[in-house]
Amino acid sequence: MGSKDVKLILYTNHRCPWAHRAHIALEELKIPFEEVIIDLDTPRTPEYLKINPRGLVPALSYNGEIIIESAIVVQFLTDAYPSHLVPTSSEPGGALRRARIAEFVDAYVSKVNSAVFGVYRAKTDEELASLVETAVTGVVKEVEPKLADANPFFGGSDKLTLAEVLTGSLVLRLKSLTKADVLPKRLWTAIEEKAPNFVKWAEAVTAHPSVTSIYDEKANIEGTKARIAKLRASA
Ligand SMILES: N[C@@H](CCC(=O)N[C@@H](CS)C(=O)NCC(=O)O)C(=O)O
Repeated sequence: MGSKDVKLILYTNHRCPWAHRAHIALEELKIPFEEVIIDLDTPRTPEYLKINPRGLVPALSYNGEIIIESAIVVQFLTDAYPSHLVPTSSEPGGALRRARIAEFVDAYVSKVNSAVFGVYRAKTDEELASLVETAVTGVVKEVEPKLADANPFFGGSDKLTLAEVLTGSLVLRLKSLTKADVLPKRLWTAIEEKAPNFVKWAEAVTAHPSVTSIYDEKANIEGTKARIAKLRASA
């Protein structure tokens, strides 16, 4: 596993936060790969549906073996190429560290990110306010305590970890889209007031070159504005 003569192809689209997870892993692991950009604005081709019958990005080809779902793609890469990102489960303390990382990612994705992404679809001001409140509460109650020892990364690490590989693309969008007021600015200011560990960690994550490398902020802001307008028009 993980040898240099393996051929990796990543089917991706740079505006997708889930595909972005795979890019962060590949950057950090310094693995050469071929990139195939999938157009998400048109129906998927029959060729791509053979690769991923769900029609979603990302998908990874590892010597022709197809792996789908961003969390599974990233887990596979970190297992195939052992690194500083996460210990193996047989290393001393490895199983516990893996469990702590999985809990952190679960907390961020299920308690914060789901509310943040829900904001795009909010139909009323009340619904929007309630989603903002849910996201802020999720950060304060679920995520902030898990970052008490971040240095600057998860669990006292001075290097990026699997925790940041799986959340960095989401935190980057949270920061960049609240700054641009595409997501409500008060979402970020409330977090700033209440969650200092999170803010410090988020600064380090969103400044890291492996996290920022494929992110086109301007295109993402414009694309998200257009997506929100479309969602609201069809509501
Ligand atoms: N759970 C999937 C989600 C992937 C996903 O939603 N990808 C979106 C782009 S961000 C996609 O391919 N959408 C295509 C479509 O819905 O037509 C994962 O984590 O890989």
